[in-house]
Amino acid sequence: MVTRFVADPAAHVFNGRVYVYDTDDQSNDGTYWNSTVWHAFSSDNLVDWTDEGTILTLQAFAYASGKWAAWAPDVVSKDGKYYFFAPIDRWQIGVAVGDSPTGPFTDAIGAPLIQKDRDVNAGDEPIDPAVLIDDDGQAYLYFGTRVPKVVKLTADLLHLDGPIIDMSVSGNNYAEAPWMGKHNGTYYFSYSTGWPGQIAYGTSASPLGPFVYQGIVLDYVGISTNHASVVEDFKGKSYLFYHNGKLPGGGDYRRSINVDELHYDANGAITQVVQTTQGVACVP
Ligand code: FUB
Repeated sequence: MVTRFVADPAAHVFNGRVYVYDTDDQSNDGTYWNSTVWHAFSSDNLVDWTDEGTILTLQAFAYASGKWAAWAPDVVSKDGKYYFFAPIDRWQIGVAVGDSPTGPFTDAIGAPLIQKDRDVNAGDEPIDPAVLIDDDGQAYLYFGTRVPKVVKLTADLLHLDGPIIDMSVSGNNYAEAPWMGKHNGTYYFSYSTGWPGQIAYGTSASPLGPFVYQGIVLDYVGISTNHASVVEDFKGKSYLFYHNGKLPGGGDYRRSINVDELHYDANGAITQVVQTTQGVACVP
């Protein structure tokens, strides 16, 4: 889709344009996911992409140890502001705020929103934040490795509003990369199943679950990680954004992103996505 090594796409439509927030594999050393910056691309037709460059760095968070890298982020919009949820150090999650989809973002609270040693039930590795703002305005933060976690956020999106809960997904094959979507009033929770992993999903009538395992959204992608996000509606169609190692020179630590259409059948089941190399045709 784009010719830069980026991974962990968190895709959203803001103001009619698709923004994809990524881990920047181009600036890691090629032996680990040790980039210290987050990158973004945007498009209004899913074919022509604008490289928005580095939009946030670990240095924006004074409490970051500097020992670990900038991994899978997420960004949501509320009341004209944009909130960047950033995994920091593999043991904390920060939040930065900006006035545009590409920032500039500044640390919003000067402290971690989630911290492993501070917050009860934050889990062993609070990474991979993903936020859903539901139709009633309630925001939920999903994150975690091996055990999917969810916590409600306050209306300003800057604080936890209740306990961190373990989410139940039947089949118990959650590994990482949570993503929450909503389709025809049903909540769709997708995630990676391992290292390597497939993208699987479950459904529920509640954003807190329990989720009933439904199947595979995306098969293995040929590298050690799998990470995907869903755009439910862009100009009338749904899309799955994911990463693989298919860009020349690609691999476990040099990932690149792609987008393919996502289809639901008449019963609301997701049809497993057929991976392409070229992505989707231009969306006018
Ligand atoms: O990019 C680093 C890590 O790889 C992410 O946090 C995981 O989801 C996996 O994709």
